[in-house]
Amino acid sequence: MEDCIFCKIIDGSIPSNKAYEDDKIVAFHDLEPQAPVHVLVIPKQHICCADKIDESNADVIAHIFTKIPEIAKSLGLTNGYRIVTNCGKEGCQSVYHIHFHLMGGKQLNGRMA
Ligand code: DGP
Repeated sequence: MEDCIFCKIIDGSIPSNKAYEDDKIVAFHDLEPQAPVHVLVIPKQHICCADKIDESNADVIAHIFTKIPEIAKSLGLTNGYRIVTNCGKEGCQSVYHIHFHLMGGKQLNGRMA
């Protein structure tokens, strides 16, 4: 997708610090980390947001969630972590390529909104 920052990270035209990659997904460290460990897990397929998850793309979303435990372990998140996806304007989504924030490495705040 033209003009999508995360599609450019996938194709390598924007550099990133990758934590995991396979044929369907990439995980890379967030540019503005909000926790000691903060990576974004994204599908290589461009899906704009959680509101566009449907039967046609559910397999790659499921794949992300089956890989998150492995990615979390590889980053040393052995005592838990948080997975967040912001969706749309009121959800404060700033990059419209679906991504799951995987955060941890400290005791996280109990409040989420
Ligand atoms: P959200 O607000 O949920 O759409 O989160 C977008 C996240 O993407 C935000 O935490 C900062 C991160 N981000 C934006 N641009 C880049 C980039 O070029 N590289 C990396 N690594 N992260 C980025």
